[in-house]
Amino acid sequence: SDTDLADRLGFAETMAKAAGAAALDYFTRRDELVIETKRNPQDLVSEADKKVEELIRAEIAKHFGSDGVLGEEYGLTEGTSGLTWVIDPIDGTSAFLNGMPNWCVSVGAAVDGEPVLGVIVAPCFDECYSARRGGGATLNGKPIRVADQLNLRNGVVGLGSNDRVAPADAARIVESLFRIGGTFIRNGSGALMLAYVAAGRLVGYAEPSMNAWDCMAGYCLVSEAGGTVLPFPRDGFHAPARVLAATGGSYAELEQISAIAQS
Ligand code: LIP
Repeated sequence: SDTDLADRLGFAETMAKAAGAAALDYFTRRDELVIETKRNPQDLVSEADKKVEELIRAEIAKHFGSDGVLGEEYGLTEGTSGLTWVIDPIDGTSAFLNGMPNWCVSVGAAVDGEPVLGVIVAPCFDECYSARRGGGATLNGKPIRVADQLNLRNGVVGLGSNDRVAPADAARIVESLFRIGGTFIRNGSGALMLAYVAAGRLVGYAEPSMNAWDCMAGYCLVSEAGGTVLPFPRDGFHAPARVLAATGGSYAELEQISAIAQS
């Protein structure tokens, strides 16, 4: 119910801020962290990612023990309440470990595969983005809204890619955007760039292959800020999928530009 979601949103804000403070502490002494590579030398994980996810999981278990949890580092723990938290303890790990501030703690929640809560905390910027289904979106407590006055020609798009995407496909998306006079930014955190769409800083965000934990919180934020998102496959929490979010006015055009099946 709405009350349950409101309770969980308050909890998620407090918990994500605490997780952000813990992550910021690791960030300030990142030279001491043990770093491992995952799929390739660009795909990094450190003890910070793991410790922050452990902290988040412990808080959820303490306060909402019957909820499920899907996290980047420890996978899926099934729950019985029907709500699943979908979390990325540090989104933008590469930025984080290379000493750049564009990373965040992303705490989303889904019911029947649909995003119902989204909290994104960016500790280096002192920002907390927050949304609940049907309750609007805020940044540090103030309402936010997508940039309906901008389009792909006078506003900035966020793009992301990774090693699961064919280089030629990634290049084609960039080329298509440049062809219409558009431009893009990639800051290293897809979750944070989705929050920027919600806040009206970016017109849209597109990435051919993302995991549920990278986009669930951001999707809730964009929807509640008046934008449009490509629904994440309901049964595909385990598998990456295409991610797309934009203002209502620019969504169709960005959909075409970012469709990698195009000739
Ligand atoms: C990463 C992102 C990045 C995106 C990658 C990846 P991580 O997450 O947010 O922006 O392009 O696909 O998912 O590994 O930093 O949590």
